[in-house]
Order: sequence, then structure tokens, then C-alpha cells
Amino acid sequence: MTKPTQTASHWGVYNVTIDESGKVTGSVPLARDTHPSRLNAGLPELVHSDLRVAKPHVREGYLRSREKSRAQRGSERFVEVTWDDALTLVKQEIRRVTEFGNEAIYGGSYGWASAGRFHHSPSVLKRFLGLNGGYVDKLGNHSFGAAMHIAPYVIGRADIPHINMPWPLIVQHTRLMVLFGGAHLKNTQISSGGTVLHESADWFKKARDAGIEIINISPSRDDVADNVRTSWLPVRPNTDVALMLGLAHTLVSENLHDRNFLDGYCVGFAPFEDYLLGKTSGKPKTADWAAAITGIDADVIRSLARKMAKTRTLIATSWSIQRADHGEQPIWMTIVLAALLGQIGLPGGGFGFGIAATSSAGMPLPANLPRPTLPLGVNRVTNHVPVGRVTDMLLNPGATLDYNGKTITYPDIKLVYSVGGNPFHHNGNLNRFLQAWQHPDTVIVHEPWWGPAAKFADIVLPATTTLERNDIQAAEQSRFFVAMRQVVQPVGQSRNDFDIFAELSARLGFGQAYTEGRDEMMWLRHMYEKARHDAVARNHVLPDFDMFWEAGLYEFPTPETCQPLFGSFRDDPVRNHLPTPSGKIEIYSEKIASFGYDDCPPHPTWIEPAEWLGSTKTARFPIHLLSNQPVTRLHSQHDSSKLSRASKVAGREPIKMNGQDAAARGLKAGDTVRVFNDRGAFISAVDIVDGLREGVAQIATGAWYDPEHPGKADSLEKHGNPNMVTNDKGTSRLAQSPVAQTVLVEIERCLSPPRMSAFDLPDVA
Ligand SMILES: Nc1nc2c(c(=O)[nH]1)N[C@H]1C(S)=C(S)[C@@H](COP(=O)(O)OP(=O)(O)OC[C@H]3O[C@@H](n4cnc5c(=O)[nH]c(N)nc54)[C@H](O)[C@@H]3O)O[C@H]1N2
Ligand SMILES: Nc1nc2c(c(=O)[nH]1)N[C@H]1C(S)=C(S)[C@@H](COP(=O)(O)OP(=O)(O)OC[C@H]3O[C@@H](n4cnc5c(=O)[nH]c(N)nc54)[C@H](O)[C@@H]3O)O[C@H]1N2
Ligand SMILES: [Mo]
Repeated sequence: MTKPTQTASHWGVYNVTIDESGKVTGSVPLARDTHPSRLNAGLPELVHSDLRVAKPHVREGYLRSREKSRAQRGSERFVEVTWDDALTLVKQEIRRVTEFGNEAIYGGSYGWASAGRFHHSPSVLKRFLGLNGGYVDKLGNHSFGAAMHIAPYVIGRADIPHINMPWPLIVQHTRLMVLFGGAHLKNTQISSGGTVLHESADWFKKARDAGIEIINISPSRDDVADNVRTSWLPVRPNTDVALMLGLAHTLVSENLHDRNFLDGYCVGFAPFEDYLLGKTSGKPKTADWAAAITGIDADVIRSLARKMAKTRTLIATSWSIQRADHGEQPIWMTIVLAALLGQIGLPGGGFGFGIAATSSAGMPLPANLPRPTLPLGVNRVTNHVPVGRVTDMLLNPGATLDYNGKTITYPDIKLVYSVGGNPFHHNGNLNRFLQAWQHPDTVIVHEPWWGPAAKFADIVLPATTTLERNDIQAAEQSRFFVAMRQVVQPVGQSRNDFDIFAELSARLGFGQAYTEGRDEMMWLRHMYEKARHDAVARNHVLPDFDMFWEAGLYEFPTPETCQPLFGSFRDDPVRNHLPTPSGKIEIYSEKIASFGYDDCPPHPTWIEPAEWLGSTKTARFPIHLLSNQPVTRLHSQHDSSKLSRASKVAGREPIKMNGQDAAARGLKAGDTVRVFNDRGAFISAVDIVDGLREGVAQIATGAWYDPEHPGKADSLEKHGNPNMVTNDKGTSRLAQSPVAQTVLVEIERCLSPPRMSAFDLPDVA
């Protein structure tokens, strides 16, 4: 056996072993990583998978008639073509479409793709489309879209993943952690752009050992591990704002709130107080009022509020709860609740977002680290679309959309170019999305595997995986630079996304501008040396590229002391004012008031979500469906791996239900079921659990979309993709962000489900 080769991913650093013939045989995690992710095994297992796209392919009907065959997308055979023919086709189509203006090209291309600063497929796509004159880009993201839109008005920051108290200060100073949306450690396997060490579980353990009380507020008990959790409040989904208001009302009515903090560091408490006490609406937001909405006992709410006021409290809110209708509100209200307690800026106090959303949350990090980056270049098209409204855009060219105080006019998209994402994973309401997907003349995708993104494209170009190329991992929230070395030769005829765009650029006449004359290793050297140079100004002395590449890993020193989040603002709110209009925390926002949005009022407000357990819609659809991030995959990536397949029940993505809800429907563990509402239906299999609030079911995202009748709207989905039933409305006119967690369904027995075919190869002529 040859020496193992180091690579890296969103979920860790590991060494890959190969045999004499050059085939991957397995992987060994980095020795220093004490809690390596099981996801490490996925790529080594799948790099030579039968599901690899080995050659360029074009949908058969597309070759006959581009415009007339759009509805056949996903249901027709493919034809293999040579690279030369494929690139000629792509070049001609880009030329043709550009005639309509660059606003006809959607290059927003959402997706996690692979880690690595250079071969990051959405970045290499954007660099390419920018040089071609521009493209319609996306705005915001699926992860924390509502939060990143509301937070700038309230605290002047949009960098949500950085808004956390450093763990050492939590362990030392916090006495009570109130976790809205829990803190499921499965999510800490991963960080966008890469993880090196998995330290979150150890920090939670230290917090418990320090005697910190940790309260899980979630419909699911297991959102905080047994050995970490001290109590569980099984809140109704999407009602956290009401609960926070009930807590706030108790604080204010019992005079437990910090008037000095509200006066010195905040603006707009008075109108909010009027709302809270019912002076404006006639409805005081008492603990009893909150109890009726949330299902949490009023006495429990009152005593929690008193406890929070008495002790050093950290309110940690997950990203999941803002991935819901009016998702701006729980974020804003988290900040306001913490402001009432007056502990913002104190060590271990205040608030934070997503303490277990990724492996990097709360980890002490040296300030201002440089990062090797590939410049994206200029995008001359300024008309962009919020990620949550892509379906709407494709279906309604020329229509307008209110967004964040502005008006967007939807462009008429003729070409969608998508790399490194799975649109049939990230978009909600897939039946409507499918119709939208049939609007553009052409869909071009680069993919390593025959998953849904490839199967529903017109032109599929085979992309390499991380194991087939050299790169550098240097995530924004990491203290490491890591060499990602090529392990095997490109599989089949696959090419690196960068090389595909380099060739297309050359054919379109801007090849030199695209590559700047550099190949892969020259780019890595160039990007690293630029970061090394920038580091000097920030007092870091890095080894040169050759030494780094040889060593494989560079670690920036962890700072010896950490600053509390908003510590300097607390020290001097005048000199270190926040970048909000008032310089202070805005409990009431004049700016938002000026927009006049009834779905995002100027202070935190309880607004009923479109669907929830308190709505009349429960008569037909009595179950609130949550679709959380998966334990055994990254979204839809590696769904065909052994690890992911072992998590399925009867070959389908399982749905968790509590025993009573199952019994009421005559269901037992392992039964196949149909999960449905007016938007769509999917097949799943029942997994009965305790620790799930009644009326709530839960299914992980990421099962490869597998419709019974591909290309037909209203087809049954056979594998367990929750986006068949999710809503594709926006959170509000402010953020227009996705609302995946706002969905009611019914569940019924399905006696003879159609055969699952998600992992079948497409038909090829
Ligand atoms: N119902 C529901 N839906 C959700 C969510 C939810 O909570 N509930 N969560 C949302 C969130 S937070 C997110 S971030 C999104 C994630 O949605 P996506 O980021 O779209 O999901 P992934 O499965 O990570 O898609 C990555 C794709 O890139 C491909 N790929 C990997 N490496 C490469 C490469 O080097 N080159 C190319 N060309 N392709 C590559 C993979 O095969 C895969 O098809 O989903 C959202 N969707
Ligand atoms: N293993 C793994 N880890 C991942 C990912 C992955 O795909 N796999 N994806 C990564 C990405 S892209 C992201 S954005 C983060 C996402 O991080 P999160 O958004 O925090 O993760 P989720 O798993 O979607 O949701 C966490 C929990 O929130 C609870 N919840 C849902 N709705 C509500 C509600 O209305 N109120 C309350 N109180 N609780 C609610 C659910 O019970 C769910 O288990 O995870 C990252 N980590
Ligand atoms: Mo995400």
C-alpha cells in the first residue's frame, strides 16, 4: 500500500489510502481530531461509484428542439457526447442567450459543493459568468437568511455565524443556557469550508461539568443530548416568539428588567413595552397568553423568566427557528429578551445564534485572519433574487417583488447554470419548483454523480471530486490552513470545474482573463502567498507555500484571552457604537417602520405563521412537519453511501413520530406511509420515538428526489424528500427567505409503495 494522502472536507481532515492500482481503499481521520466525523468515509467510498457521471451527456430532446422539449426535462433519455461537442453546445448557448442581455442568465447557483478555496464550484462559475458580462445572482442564503437580513437593523451585523459567545467565557461565567431550537451535536460535524478539529461536544461537556443549567426549548427532546440537557420545554413549532414575549412580559411586569441597560444601550423600548403590556393591541403578552400559544405551562414560563433575571444567562437561538414564516421575529426577539436582562456584553451573558449549527460556533479565533481566495471578479448585472424566491422568479418574469425596502423586477431567465448545489434539495415546494425549472430554455449542470441535479439538467458535464484535485482548506471560521492533496486521477472523463470554465472562457475569447495564465498549482501558490503577505500586516508569520504544502497544515495560535461578544460596545457605547442608525441596539427600527411591511413590523411581534398547530388548517393537516439537517450526510451529499443507506427504513428516509400520533393513525414502526398536504406528497417509513412533542413529525432533509413520474407536477415522490410538502413563500417582505420549517401535513399508511429508484442510473441512448 502507498502512503496515505491527506485531503479535507466540510466535515474534517483525513488521509486516504489507495491500493497499487490507484483505487481508493479507505480513510483514516486526522490523529489530532478526537471526535472525527463518520462522514469521512463517504467520499472515499463513492469516488469510484457506479453513479459517477463518467462522460458529458445531453438530454435527447434538447438536441432535437431546445425550446419545445423543456417539459421533458427529467423524464427523457440522455445521449453521450464528446467533450468537444458538449463545450461547443455550451459556448453556442451562452452566446445565444447573452444576446437577450445578461439578465437572462441565472448564475446564483446555490450550494455547498466541496470545501477548498480554489475548486469551489459556485465561485469558479461566478468568475466565468462575470467575465461573460454578468449574471443574475442570488441574495441571502438558506441557512440563516432571515437572521442576516434583520440583524443589521437591530445590531448592525449580518455575520450570523460569528455572533456567538466564545466557549471559554461560557464555561467560566454562564450559569444558565437557554437554547431555543436546541443544540443538536450532529450538526457540529460540519462547518462551511471546512472543519479540522471537532471540539463542540467537549465544550458542552465542560459546560455541564461547570454546573451550567442547560434548557432545551424544542419540539424534540433529543435536540440537546441526554448528558448535556438539564430540562426540556417541548414548545409548539414556530411559536418561540410568543414564548419569548411571555418571558419578557414576566420580566417587565415584575420589574426584573434592566432599565439602565435599556436606556444606555438601546432605542425604542417604549413602543415595544406598549405592545408587550397590551397598550396598543389590548392583548398583554402575559405568560398565560404565551402558554395558550406555545403549549408551555404559564408557571414554567414565569419561573424561567425569574431564573434568567437572577443569574448569568446566555440565550442561544438556533438557525432552524428562523427558517420559518416570519423568521425575522425570533431573531429580533432573542436580542430584545437579552437586552431586557441587561447582560449583553458581559462575559457569558447575552445572546448568540447557532451555538451547535456548525463545528466552528463559539470557538476562540484570532481576529482578522487572512484567507487564500480566488477573486470572483465583477458582475455587471445588479438585478438579483433572494434564494427563497427563485421559483417565483422563474415563473413570473416581469413581476415585481418587495424586498428589504426595495422593489425587484424579476428577469426573464433563459439559461440556468448550476454547479455545486442540488436545486431539488434546497428549494421548497418541489411541485411548483418543477414547473419553474421548465421555464428556462436551457439548464446546464456540472456534477460528479447522477443525483437529481444531473438527472434534471439538459447538459451534464462530469465534474471531479475533491479526491481528484489539489486545493487548500481555509474556512472563514477556522484557525487552520490545510493542504488538500490529489489522491487519484480524475475518474472517467471528469474534469475540474475550473478547467471546464477555463476551456469555455478560451472558446468565448476571455481565456487569459479567466486563468491569468495560471494552472491549479500556480493558483494555489498565488492564493496562499497573497494570504501570507496579508498576514504580515496582522502580525502573523507564515511559512512559504512549499513549506506549508510539505507540512500539510498550518495552525494560527489560539488567542490566550477572549473578548465577550459586544464587550467593547458595553465598555463604551459612544466610542464603540454599533453600526445601526442610532448606534445602539434597536428594539424599534425607524428604518423598518418606513417600509410599512405588515409582515415585518418595526419591533418584534408575534404574527401567526402561515401554518402551525394553532391554525384552522390543522383540521385537514394536523401534523407539523420539521425537516432537520441529517445525521448521516451533508444535505443530499453522499445519500447513496453505506452510512446514509443504513439510516433508511424500508429503503425510504424515515419519518419520526411519537407513539400516540402513530397509534391514532393505525401506524407502527417500519410501516411505509404517504406524507402529504395540498402542495405534494412523498413516501416515507415510520420511526416511532419518544421525546417528540405530540402533533410534530420530523424527517431529515437530503433524500435524493425520486418522483414516480419524473417531470410531471403532482407526482408522488418515492424516497422521502420533505420539500415535496414545504412552502416556497418568503419569511416576509423584509428578508424573503426560505420557510422550510413552516408546514402542516397528514400521514397515512401506504400499503404498496412504488419501487424506490433514486439510486438508479438514468436511461442513456
Ligand atoms: N426542507 C428543508 N430544506 C432545506 C433545509 C431544511 O432545513 N429543510 N435546509 C436548507 C439549507 S440550510 C441548505 S444550506 C440547503 C443545502 O442545499 P445544497 O447545498 O444544494 O445541498 P447539497 O446536497 O450540499 O448539494 C451539493 C451538490 O454539489 C455536488 N458537488 C459536490 N462537490 C462538487 C464539485 O466539486 N463540483 C460540482 N460541480 N458539484 C459538486 C453534490 O453532488 C451535490 O449535488 O438546503 C436547504 N434545504
Ligand atoms: N450532519 C450535518 N450537519 C449539518 C448539516 C448537514 O446537512 N448535516 N448542515 C449544516 C447547515 S447548511 C446548516 S444551515 C446548519 C443548520 O443548523 P440548524 O438550523 O440549527 O439545524 P436543524 O437540524 O435544521 O434544526 C435543529 C433543530 O431545530 C428544531 N426546530 C425546528 N423548528 C423549530 C421551531 O420552530 N422551534 C424550536 N424551538 N425548534 C425548532 C428541530 O427539532 C431541529 O432538530 O447545520 C449544519 N450542520
Ligand atoms: Mo445551511
